[in-house]
Amino acid sequence: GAILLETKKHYYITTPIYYPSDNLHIGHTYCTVAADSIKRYKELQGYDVFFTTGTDEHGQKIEEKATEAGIAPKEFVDKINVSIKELWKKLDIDYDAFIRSTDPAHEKNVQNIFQKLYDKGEIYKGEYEGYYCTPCEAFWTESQLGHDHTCPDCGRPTQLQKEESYFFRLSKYREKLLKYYEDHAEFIEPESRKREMVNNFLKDELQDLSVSRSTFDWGVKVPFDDKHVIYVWIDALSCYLSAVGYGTDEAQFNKYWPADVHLVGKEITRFHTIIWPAILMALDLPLPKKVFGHGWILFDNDKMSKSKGNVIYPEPIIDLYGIDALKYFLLREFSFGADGSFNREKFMRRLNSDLANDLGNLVSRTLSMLDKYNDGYLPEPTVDEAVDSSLIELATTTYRDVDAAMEHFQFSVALESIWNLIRRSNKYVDETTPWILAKDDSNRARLDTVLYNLAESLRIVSVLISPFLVNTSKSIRKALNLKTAPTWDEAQRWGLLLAGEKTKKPDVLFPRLDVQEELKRLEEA
Ligand code: ME8
Repeated sequence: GAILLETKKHYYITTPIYYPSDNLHIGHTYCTVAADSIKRYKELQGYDVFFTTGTDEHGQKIEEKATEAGIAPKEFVDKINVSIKELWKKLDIDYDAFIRSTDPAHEKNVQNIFQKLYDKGEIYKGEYEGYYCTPCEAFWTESQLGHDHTCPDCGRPTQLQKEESYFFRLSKYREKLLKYYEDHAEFIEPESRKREMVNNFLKDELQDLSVSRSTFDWGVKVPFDDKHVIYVWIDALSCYLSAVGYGTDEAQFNKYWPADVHLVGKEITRFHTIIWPAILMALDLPLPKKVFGHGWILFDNDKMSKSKGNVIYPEPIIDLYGIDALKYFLLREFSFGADGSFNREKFMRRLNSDLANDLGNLVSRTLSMLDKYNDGYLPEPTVDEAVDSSLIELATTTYRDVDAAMEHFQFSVALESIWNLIRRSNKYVDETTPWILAKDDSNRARLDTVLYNLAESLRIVSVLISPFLVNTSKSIRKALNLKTAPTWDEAQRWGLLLAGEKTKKPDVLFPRLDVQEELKRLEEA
């Protein structure tokens, strides 16, 4: 019999494994939406993609939160898990694995990994020295302390204490990591984060890393010493392995590992570019191809925090304006590598200018004119004029700009180049004045060509936006009576729509908003 060879290229992408200590907010949403868009983008290009997200459920913080709530830690994380999964469902996040660090198969992996590292001499027993805050039951390093050696959390005095702990020989890996960065120029992105790692963290000797604790209980036990639980990072990072089948499904694991990219916030880039590669080297496993440290979303230039009461949650925004509006704003407004400030007014203005005026208007004009001048049927293009070629040229080459931007996860630049095409198409309407052509029957053939070209341009837009604005892309394709899912190849070719197909104007995609009124509505929501 014939052997089917697998020809699809694989791609593995992850978000951080979030703490289920509170409901997730716009910052977590940002990273997850970005990952989801990358997944869909790669699939559009024909990749077989695996996308992992999940929750990092062990540790002292969660244990304390559960105690405050008067329930067991597992019960606590189970509850928050439900709300996290609901959020991802609401946002149509297309993940393949949702890993919880409390999954039994993962806990077993963590123990095996710990054992393996211990057997190889990569982990040893030692003494952890730190400044202990008794009321907070927390250890701090000297550099974390407030003035006069006070606790950075509560401000009370701390005591220097020693605690037995297991250590990972991170110090061994400094040279190897620097060499790896040098040989793999694209391992850390953006470039500024790489410089930060090299100049701040790898400049001097690395300290061995404490990887166990005996002061709290809520964690995976060290397999050969049940006084200790394995401290968060080995547990959390190895979720990326468990999620694709490490220890459970070898074939799947070999298919997708190493990860093509870990998307992480800038504050945990160090764990992913220093500790994680060192652990993987110690385990003789291949390293991820890229770690992208994205920026933070601030609120009015301030860090979001519960105590300041300035945390933005995605649900009310989705309920009022839909998921595509929120996704568009997140991906277009901020430069992925840099910090940016969330502001409701900026959100409204983007919606009005880019979604209602530019895209909404193009869709509505094009389909209205098809309806008005040709009963909704797609006409045959027969009369080319010079003005057409600049539209066609831009429409059939925009995919290159999108791809160049997406190569480095510059969502904002990718979307800007698509909007460039959308605005060019709107300008084409003004240049060709179909309403004037329609007044004189001798212009019929030219009018048909103009209408066809606008529909074609919209078709290409529907392909290019499909990884980002899934619903909007579907609406446009439905309006054009396209029955197939978009493909990357389709974005590079002109003239694919068939004359004679019946189109139908969709409901308003993005209504124009009264900014002041909506600001009130959103603030109250
Ligand atoms: O750090 N702006 O989990 P976490 C942008 N469990 N992104 C933000 C953000 C903001 N204001 N706030 C959070 C952990 N994020 C560990 C990770 S991974 C093996 C373990 C996003 O719940 C950003 O991606 O604190 C950040 O890195 C992540 O959420 C932190 O989530």
